[in-house]
Amino acid sequence: MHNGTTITQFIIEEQRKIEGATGDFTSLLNDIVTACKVISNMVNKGELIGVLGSAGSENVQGETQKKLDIITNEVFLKSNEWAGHLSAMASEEMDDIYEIPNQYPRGKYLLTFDPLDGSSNTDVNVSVGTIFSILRCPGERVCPNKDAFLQPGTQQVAAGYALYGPSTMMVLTTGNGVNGFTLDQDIGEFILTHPNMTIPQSTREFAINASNMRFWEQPVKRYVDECLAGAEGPRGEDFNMRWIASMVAEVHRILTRGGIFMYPIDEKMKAKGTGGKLRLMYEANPMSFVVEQAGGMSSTGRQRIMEVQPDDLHQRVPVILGSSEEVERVVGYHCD
Ligand code: AHM
Ligand code: MG
Repeated sequence: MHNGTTITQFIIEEQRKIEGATGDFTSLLNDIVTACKVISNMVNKGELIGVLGSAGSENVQGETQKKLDIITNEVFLKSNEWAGHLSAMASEEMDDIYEIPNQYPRGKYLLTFDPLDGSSNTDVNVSVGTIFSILRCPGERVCPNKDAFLQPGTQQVAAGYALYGPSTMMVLTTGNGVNGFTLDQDIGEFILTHPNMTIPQSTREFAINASNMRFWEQPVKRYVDECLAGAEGPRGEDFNMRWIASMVAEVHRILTRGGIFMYPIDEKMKAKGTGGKLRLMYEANPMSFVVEQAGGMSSTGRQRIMEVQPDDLHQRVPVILGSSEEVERVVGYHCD
């Protein structure tokens, strides 16, 4: 029986440190927490409640949607639309922004989210997660448009993820370090279990989808070749490799024991005219905020991800993040 700090207590205590805080932000975070608990419950029940498998539809990016992509998107909208803290929301699963319906008051924040990242893993019972980011609504908040969301990641007020793994966890930053909470299913509360998470600066573990190797750019190929060469190669050490195909699980591993995660741009993507695989607003920016706040680094290879000025809601970027020494090395190879 854990008698520790609940996430609600933690958020309220953080709020007290901010002079003039109204409690809006605290309340918004609580609604996000509730949405993640509902999603955790659904993911956990899986086929018992008939939520696995494909929905037979495609999202704006032309990807086949799972039933759970659609259901969890709806859970997030319903949990967060009513309380009056938000002006609009945007999600990986919706073509356009979702304006808060007229029957509810509107507030000063914007919410972006990927309700179930790595959802191709649900059918095979592998960890998945929810990623979210909170921005301030610029200017008047009555009727925000898509442009209101196009802020660089440095403007994020808070970001985090819920990981639905052997335990359900919530990892959160409000720009003052990173803290991890574990869901105690019996009492229905997230409890602070991982205070002040920090990423070790050096690592001997990398994560990349190696099936794309023949399409990679030279700097990424060089980095991975050197890792694979192990103790006999230029690095003089053996490396380990992981690929879960679930970014939340991947980032969580890196927060726990270090590592580098890469989903770089490659020739195949360039030919299709996309800037990468992962989405800036729903995946790359929130994860970069968490990683940087835990002492790690996050880059496209050529630029700090959080400084990329978005020009489209669903924009994609190359992602290289994790232990700072290794990310710096890959960035250095891009400069060579
Ligand atoms: P999704 O948002 O459609 O689930 O895609 C994002 C996921 C990431 O979690 C993961 O890192 C990546 O896609 C895996 O891609 P791949 O299947 O190419 O290895
Ligand atoms: Mg995703």
